[in-house]
Amino acid sequence: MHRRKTQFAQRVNRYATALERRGIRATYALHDKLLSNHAARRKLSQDIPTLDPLQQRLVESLRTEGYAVISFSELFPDPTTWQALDDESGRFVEDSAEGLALEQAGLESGLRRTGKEFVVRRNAYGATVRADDAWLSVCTDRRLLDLVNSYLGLWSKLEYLDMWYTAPHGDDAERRGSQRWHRDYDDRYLLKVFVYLVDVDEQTGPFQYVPGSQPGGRYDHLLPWRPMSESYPPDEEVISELEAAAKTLTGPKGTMFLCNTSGFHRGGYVTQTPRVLATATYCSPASLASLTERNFSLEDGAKAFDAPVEYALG
Ligand SMILES: O=C(O)CCC(=O)C(=O)O
Repeated sequence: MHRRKTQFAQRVNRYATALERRGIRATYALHDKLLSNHAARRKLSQDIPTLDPLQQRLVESLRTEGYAVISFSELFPDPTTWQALDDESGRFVEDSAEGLALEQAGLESGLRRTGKEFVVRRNAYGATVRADDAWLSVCTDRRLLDLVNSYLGLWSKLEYLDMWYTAPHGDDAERRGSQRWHRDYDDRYLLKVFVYLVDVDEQTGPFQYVPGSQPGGRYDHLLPWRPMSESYPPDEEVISELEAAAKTLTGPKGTMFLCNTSGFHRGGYVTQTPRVLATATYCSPASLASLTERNFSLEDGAKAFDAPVEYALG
């Protein structure tokens, strides 16, 4: 999950926080039912994308299971697309490794870690992204965006764009934050995309997901999603049930998966070699109006985009 607490939220007392939470939920419901999501659904229905069999298969899997796995090159067969992403990853890995070495020597590294201390983020919050950024180009490509919008049933917003480097912490560390089972409370209409930029096995902190825990799925009833709900299940019995049903997404470099993370998931418990991935979040406009905050802005002078892309970035 990515919502950053506002300065206001950090200052208020318990009573005010409960009030704020109620206000946020009301704003979300209003935008979902009447305002921005309504308009975004109409936009999709007026211009329904034609999906090829591969895109259809991914949407179908998202609807039934809440996630879908593919290799990056299946969806983006042009090798230059992968090359550009891999080159950016190489630069990010170099910077991260250098920064971590400085930290180990007790020096200031400038690494970005907002939210999860165990993850180094390329962008974190407040980043300016170049219009020709390789990961932005992938996430705004109509091949991906059309299937995302078809699954979500509306013109979505691209809310988060990043690369993560997670260094190993050994075998005995306690699971923290998103390494524990949780639902993201940011939105019901939520879709995250991940691309592994290194081989990921059991020791590299693979992402895990409970198929069917997405809205409308067979595990929807387990601690059901609601805006700003408590996202970590406290009950050991529930956790065992989740564990028994979970899928572990290991895979070689270039493995790509899409996932509705308002369903139960966890990952990033890295015990041996660093995990590097690219990640992006698409959400509904109602979420951006109430529950989430975009982590990037586009550099000035960005190229002209077509309408659904313009909307996703607006
Ligand atoms: O790092 C992971 O694999 C989990 C990520 C996560 O929980 C999230 O993006 O919501």
